[in-house]
Amino acid sequence: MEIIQMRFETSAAKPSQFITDNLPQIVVTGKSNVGKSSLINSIGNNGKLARTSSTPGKTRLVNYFLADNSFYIVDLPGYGFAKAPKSEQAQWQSLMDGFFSSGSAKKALMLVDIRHDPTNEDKLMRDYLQYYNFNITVVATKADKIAKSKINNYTAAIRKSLGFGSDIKIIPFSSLTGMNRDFLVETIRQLVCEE
Ligand SMILES: Nc1nc2c(ncn2[C@@H]2O[C@H](COP(=O)(O)OP(=O)(O)OP(=O)(O)O)[C@@H](O)[C@H]2O)c(=O)[nH]1
Ligand SMILES: [Mg+2]
Repeated sequence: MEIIQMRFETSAAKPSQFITDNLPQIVVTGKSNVGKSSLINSIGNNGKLARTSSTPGKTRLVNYFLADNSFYIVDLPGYGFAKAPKSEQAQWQSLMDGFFSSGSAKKALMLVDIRHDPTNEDKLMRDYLQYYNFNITVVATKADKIAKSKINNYTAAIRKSLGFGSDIKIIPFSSLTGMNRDFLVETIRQLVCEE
């Protein structure tokens, strides 16, 4: 089993708290409840690393995990939580603007739920990532919830909806069953090597 050695490093609530050392950073982004924190726990093989919850909007800070002592996995706060008050949405927006414009991260795992068409907010996130020239890998989460025989159809639909060509990887993944976990770990290590 491939594992990334991870430990929680720090949380940032405002731009002055962002990490700006020279280690590579890979961001994990996606709407609330899509499974970002669960993915981090899965690749670190530690259920207690990142806090997960069935209540959307659990992660409101930028959380940094030091991985293999050589790069950061960055858990970004989820978006698209309809019940969030306007003030909180504005706070998310300004935190993300600050984060992306700081230029410390150049690679992203963009998480979408395999069962659903990407939302307008997912497309906005794609626009953000493309605007800032991120190297994007899509992870289609909760793949345990659909029949194995349907997985290719679902990932093809996601590719089409996001307008991504064959150059962008879409990895069906389940933190529950571990589907493609080793492959995801390998992909992350490759991304780090490309720095
Ligand atoms: N069936 C299934 N459930 C999952 C999977 N990954 C996450 N979940 C569940 O989805 C819910 C949300 O997971 P989180 O990892 O907390 O989601 P998040 O994207 O970090 O959410 P926020 O921090 O609110 O943005 C939890 O109840 C998880 O147990 C998966 O692969 N399969
Ligand atoms: Mg989370």
